[in-house]
Amino acid sequence: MRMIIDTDAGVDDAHALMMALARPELNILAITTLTGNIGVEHVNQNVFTVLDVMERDVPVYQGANQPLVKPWQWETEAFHGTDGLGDWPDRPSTSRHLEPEHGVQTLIRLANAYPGEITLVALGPLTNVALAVRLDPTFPTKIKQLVFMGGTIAARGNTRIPSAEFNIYCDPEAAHIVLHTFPQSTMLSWETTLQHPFPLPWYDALIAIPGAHAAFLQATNAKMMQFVAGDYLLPDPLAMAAAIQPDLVIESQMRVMSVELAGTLTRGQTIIDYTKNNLRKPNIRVIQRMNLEGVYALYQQMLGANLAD
Ligand SMILES: [Ca+2]
Repeated sequence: MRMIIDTDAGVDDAHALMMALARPELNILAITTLTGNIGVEHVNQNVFTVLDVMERDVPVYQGANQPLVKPWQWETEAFHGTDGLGDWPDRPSTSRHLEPEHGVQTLIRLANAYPGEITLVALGPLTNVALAVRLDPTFPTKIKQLVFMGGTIAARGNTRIPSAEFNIYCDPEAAHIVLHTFPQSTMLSWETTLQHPFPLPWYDALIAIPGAHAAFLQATNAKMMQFVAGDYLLPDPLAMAAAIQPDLVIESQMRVMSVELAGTLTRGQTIIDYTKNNLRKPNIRVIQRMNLEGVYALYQQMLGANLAD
């Protein structure tokens, strides 16, 4: 499987990247970065650090440093830390460098090089994807599948707009472009995230696995765990798991989805049309339920667990 990962890393992005980088059968063509959880310069460094930890080489291309319209504000320091990677005190330095090409140009170039072959996994705001669509309107038809983490299916959000999820809240116009140009994409929502945490004993077993990968998971996630009710939430990792092992999706529904761009209380909320009034074809496969044990097995693999024990 050929894959491009678009990320605003981000602690949960880092863990999703680890999951993909641990799979030898995946051909990860590029990682493109953008501003979201933290400014893109930090995102670049965080991706480099994950590549160092996983001892993998994948070219990294910087994308958008701002949403399309809304000025970006740094709002996730309490969860992701001042470095976007949980303020890991013993973080090693990296010698990696960005590729010279802009990340949006990379998306278009690779889509043209491998039309119909690329799985695009978007783990941040959809700014880069939307810009690729505007630069090349045929871009959506050249992507095999777009899987993104973002949005709400029942108006339960996690931002200053109570009904909006962070990635869509960050750049609603970008989400609008994607929802109106991609014939179909797969969505891992905030509500589905809340319904699929790893229970704390599972998490404790993971971070007890010997080696650098589990130590990295624990170090980067420590700050995040202070803010949740003990369970380990998996927004970006669930989206990644659905992309790399589609049979982990147990239940999904095809829906017509739009995003609110103007509401004073609801800007950035994604809305499913359940009526029969809408003539649009369903544009979203909404993931409802996943095989959590299967996702756990992917974590065990990425942390190097000796499963023969
Ligand atoms: Ca993210």
